[in-house]
Order: sequence, then C-alpha cells, then structure tokens
Amino acid sequence: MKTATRTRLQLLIFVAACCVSHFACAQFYFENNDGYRLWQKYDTIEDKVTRQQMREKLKTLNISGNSATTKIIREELKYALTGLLGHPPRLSQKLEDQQLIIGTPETLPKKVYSQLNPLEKLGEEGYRIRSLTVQGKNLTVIIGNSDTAILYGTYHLLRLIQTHTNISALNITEIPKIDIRVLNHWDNLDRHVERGYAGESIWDWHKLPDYKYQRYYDYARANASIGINGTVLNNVNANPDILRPEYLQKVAALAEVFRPYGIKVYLSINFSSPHIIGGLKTSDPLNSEVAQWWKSKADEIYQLIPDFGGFLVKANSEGQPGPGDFGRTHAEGANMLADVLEPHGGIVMWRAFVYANEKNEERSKQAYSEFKPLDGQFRKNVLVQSKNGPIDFQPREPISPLFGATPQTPIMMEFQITLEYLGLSTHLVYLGPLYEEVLNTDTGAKGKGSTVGKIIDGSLFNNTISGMAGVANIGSDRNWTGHIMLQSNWYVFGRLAWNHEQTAKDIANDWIRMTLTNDHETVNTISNMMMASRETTVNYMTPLGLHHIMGTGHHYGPGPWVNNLGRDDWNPVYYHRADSQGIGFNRSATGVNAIEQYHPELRQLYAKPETTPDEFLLWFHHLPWEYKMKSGKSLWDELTHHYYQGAENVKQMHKEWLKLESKIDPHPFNQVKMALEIQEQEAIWWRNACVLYFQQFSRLPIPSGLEKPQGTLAEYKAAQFPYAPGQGG
Ligand code: GCV
Repeated sequence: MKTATRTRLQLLIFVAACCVSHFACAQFYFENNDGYRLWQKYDTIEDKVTRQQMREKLKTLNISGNSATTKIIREELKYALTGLLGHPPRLSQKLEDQQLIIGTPETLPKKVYSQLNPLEKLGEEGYRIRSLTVQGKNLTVIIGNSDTAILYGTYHLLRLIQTHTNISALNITEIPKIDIRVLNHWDNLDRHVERGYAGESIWDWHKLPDYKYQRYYDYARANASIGINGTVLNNVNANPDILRPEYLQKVAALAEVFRPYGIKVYLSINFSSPHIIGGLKTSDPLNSEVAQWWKSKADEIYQLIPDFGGFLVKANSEGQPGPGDFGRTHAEGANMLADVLEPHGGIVMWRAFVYANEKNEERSKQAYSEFKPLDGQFRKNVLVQSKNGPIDFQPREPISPLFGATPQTPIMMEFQITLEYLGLSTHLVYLGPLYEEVLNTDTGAKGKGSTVGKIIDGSLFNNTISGMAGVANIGSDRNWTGHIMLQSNWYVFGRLAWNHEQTAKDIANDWIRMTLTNDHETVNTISNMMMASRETTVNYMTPLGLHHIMGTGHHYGPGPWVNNLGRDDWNPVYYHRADSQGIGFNRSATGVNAIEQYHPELRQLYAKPETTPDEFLLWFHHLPWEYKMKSGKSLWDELTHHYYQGAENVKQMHKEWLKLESKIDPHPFNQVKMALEIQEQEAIWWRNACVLYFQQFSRLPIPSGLEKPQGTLAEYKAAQFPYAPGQGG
C-alpha cells in the first residue's frame, strides 16, 4: 500500500474511531443526565474543599448486620461515596479504623450505642445520626432499631453530603410523624395509567413474576430515600383480576423486590370480586359466604406475601361497586374486609371520595354526610382516606370538612401528585405549597392549632394509626415523571409524609441541590420559580376560588362552557354558575350551606364574602360582577387581572429559565425549556378562553392595559383532544 493511501486510511480509521467514541461519550453523558437517576445523582462534588472535608470524615466505614437491607446500605454507600467523593470508601471491621458506623443496638459495639440511648422513642423507623467521640476518635454513627431505620438514616446522611451540608457536628433524631406513607398507583393491568402523563405503567404485568426490571429496584431506592413505606400497585378503579392466583404471584414478586427497602405492597380491590371472580351470587358484605371468600383470599395473599399491607377500596363511587349496592353502609363493607386482614396485621384504606347524583345534596357535602355519622363504627385497622379538598384535586380547594369531623376514625390524607387538573405533565407546578397550605390549615376541631397535619398524624385525637397517600405521577418515561421538574412533587410528597412540619421551600431547595445544581444563586432562582408556580397556575386556570372548569373527560385545557354531561355535577357550568348577575357558587348559609360542615372558626371565615379570603371567594359565594374586592377593583377586573397575571408569570418563569442555560446540564435544561414553551402557550389559552367565556356574562370590557385575547371563543370551544393522555374509563 502506498504511504499516502495508508495515511489516508489511518486518518479515516482515526476519524471513525473519534466519531464512535464521541458518540459513545455523548450517549453516556445524556443517559446519565436524562433524569433517570432522580435526586439520587451522585456526581463528584466539584468544590474541592467541600469534597476534601467530606472525604476526611468518610474514608472508612462499617455497616454491621447481614440482612438484605444492610447489604443495600453497603452497596448504596459504596456507589454514592465513590461518585460523590471521587474515591471508593474502605470497609473495615476494626473499630479503631472506622469513621462512619451504621447499625442497630444489636449489631453496634456497646461503647458506641451506649452513648446514644435511649432508643425506644425512635420506634421501628426512626433513627439518630450523631457525631461522637469514642476512645478519643471522632465518629459519625447512624443508629436505629431496625435495618429499615438505618437505611433511612443512610439516605439522610447522603442527602447532607449531596447538599454540601457540614457533617462534622451532627445531632439528628428523626421519627416519622405518620405511620403509613404510601403511593397510590392508578395503573391498570394493561399498563395504561389513569391520569398518568409519563408513559405507560412501570409494572410489566405480562413479564412478571419472572422478569424483574432494574427500574423496580430503582423505584424502591427512590421511595426509601424519602421515607415512603408502601405502595398500592393498581388503580382504585380496580380490575378484579388482580386477585386471581396468577396475578398474586406477580404481586408477590414485586413485594420481594421492595421488602428490603422497607416498602410494603397493598392492592386496590373491586368490591364485587366474590361475585366476579369467585363465582358467588352476591358480594354482600354481610353474607357469610362472601366473608368466607374474602377470608380465604386474605389467607392466600398472606401465604405468598407475609408482610402484605392491606386493601385500598373505592366503593360506591363513580360506578364502582360497594356495600351500598346491598343496602349496607361503608362501615359494614370496610369492617368485613378489616376482619379478614386483622389476624395478619393488614389494614383497610377506605376512600371517602363518594358522591352520587341520586343524592339530593350538593357534591362538596356528600363525603362528610356519608362518613361523619359512621364515626366510631369502623374497626381499629380501618382508615378513611379523604382527598384534600371536598371536590376533586382542583388547583385550589378549601380543605375537606371531614378533617377534624371524626375523632374516633383516623382520616388519612390523599394528595394527588400527578397533575390531572394542573396541566398534565407539561406545566411546571411544584405542589409543595399546595400540600403545605392544606396541612397547615387550622380546622378548629379542638380549638386553635388543630391543623390538618395534626389530624392526619393522629396526634389531635390520639388515633392509633395514621396515613398519607399520594396518587403517583410515575411512568416508564426515562425521567419517570414526564417532566423533570415534576420529580420534585414525588419528592416533596415523601418528605412531608415523613414530617409535615418541614417547609415546602426547604424541601424544594434540597431537591434542586440533589437533582440539578448546588450553585447557590441558581438554587435560589429555581426555588423561587418553584415556590411561585402553583399560585401562577391557579391564576391562569381557576383564580379566586373557581374550580372544575376544565375540558371534559381528559381534563386537558379550559372548558368552562361544558354543560352537556350526564350528571349536573360533572359540568363546569354547575360549578362556576356565571350568569348576567355574577359568578360563583353560593355554598354559604343562604345557598347550599356547605359551610355548616366546618367547625365554627372556618364556618365564620367562609360565611360572608367580606371575611372569606380572596382565594376561596367564588368557592363559597355567588357575587355580582361589580362586587368591590378588597383590592378596590371590581370582581370582573380582579378576575381578569388574575388570569393575565398567571399567564404573565409563566412568561417570566420561562425567561428566567432561559438565563440558566450555562448553569444546568443541557439535557434537563432543554427538557424544561420545551415544556415551558408549551406551558406559556397553554397559560394564554386558559386565560383567553376563560376571559372571553366569562365576558359573555359580565358584558364588561377587558381592563385597560391588558392586551385583547387573540382567537375567538368559538375557536376555543371547537378544539377537540380525543387522544389526550391519561384518560379514565
Ligand atoms: C381513579 C377523578 C378522576 C378519576 C379518578 C377519580 C378517583 O374523578 O378524574 O380518574 O378515578 O377521581 O379519585 O377515584
């Protein structure tokens, strides 16, 4: 071969190799930064001083114990510290070498744990992280009464490292305030996720029980890292097939993956299962054959899954069967199930989301009317699970009056993490402020300070069991939640379920530092953006207490004009009640009197428009368009301004984000940028459609200084979205 030809060939090979390796590098880079790792990114701490300080304290570790959980702790720490500190830690058996020691009273050396007593108050899940001096040597110790507790402690320590917190003088004691901290997956057996906007369900029922995706383990890791200790695997609109033996094998396979992470599995059940899959003539809870069928089913489940958590039940709601079909009460239905689970230590989470057209009562009042009289009738292992508001996960609702109404029945919180009514998965909406607002609301149930948080954690009424559920926003998209920023909603749910007294702001800051950047200024910018995002969305969707004015079925986009659905209380026009006189739903004493269900403090607050906070005004009152608001503006002007402000704030948020290009990894940066482009357009869509629609009734001009909406109301009304994701049914 001639030299020139050879050189050309070599050059070609070199270029090809470069291309391949560049491609491989780029591929690796993007895979690593595509959001899959959630907040468990363990990239090397760039700041040398911080890294060095941490490394000095964490060179040698000992994790005592030989359980599957302690193995996970070992692996997680090796992986995390190698990444974060740039060096693998050394595992040592010799106390004199060790710098970080993790264990339980049974496994730790006495001279270490004796300094940390008493530990009883920690219970089974609490932990302590302490900097100690033992025999003249400085140590960091994580101790708890169970392996799960020390796993939680380990994730806490990792969080401190990830957020660059000084770890030299630690004295942390953490005990969860709520017992049952569960995700509710509305996942169907065909992998469709009802109200899911992040791809199909992560549960591949077809390949289970044999094929266990790495994602199942990563799901468990992520949940354990924020203290979530349970998961309801299937939709509350439950397919009875989930209880067939072949499906229970699949459930058992998942339970096995989750067990070492301290996560129990629960199932949503269909109340008619005895009839549908058991072949019985009835599913009447008071029929002895039915009770026997459930008993055998429970025994079968516990044979396979000894730590099975229990059942979640949607009964007599939106077409689901229930005890009401047989003239029985919710308590009779729940208790029958509770009795078969009780010997195994299982519980029933019975949903309060019930409303029926046949009842001559306004929808927001029905859950209270149904459940308040049943207080005291439920078995000890039943929790009544209520949505945060009296209607349905709207961008803003007052609290459900059930919180504080049933001293003898533990009421469990159900928050929605998925954004069914807040923009599916393209709107940046951090839900921390919504959760915080609800949890901090003072119900007045036992005088001042009777917050929702204290009711659901059981402390106000000394309930023996407590719980908080979050309807998951997880799917099989690489970034889990469809929009990387919406991972923060999963994260904040878990952190608040552990301790509802933490602030949404602090949690947002942790999430940003662990997921996006530790750069102080950028953290502040993003954190401000996140904290304002929920109010922004309320403004461009449902300001001043408006609610339930979204598109039909898919709940995508505005639909205040919808008036043709089968039931009155499915129609947006039922909720906003706009007419030439004014707008809003009179739920005060002169109207449907929903306020009577609240304790006096809230009842008085909501009784009159003058005392009602602006954010709930049209929830409780129907007011004239010219009504004078606290700001001095007319109601029409105020409403319009809110809509415009909401859209303007999205524009600003978008601008702020664009300035962060050099501060954020390109992959998340671009994902969020594209989503914000959509959100900006959709905020304007909401604004224009709603303002034009309500203007037909107010017949008032759009206030001066605000641009006129482009597009006509007819065009907005004509838009159809038959294939919008996540639909129910
Ligand atoms: C799972 C709303 C949702 C339904 C959901 C229901 C519920 O109506 O639109 O998709 O069904 O709430 O919480 O049961």
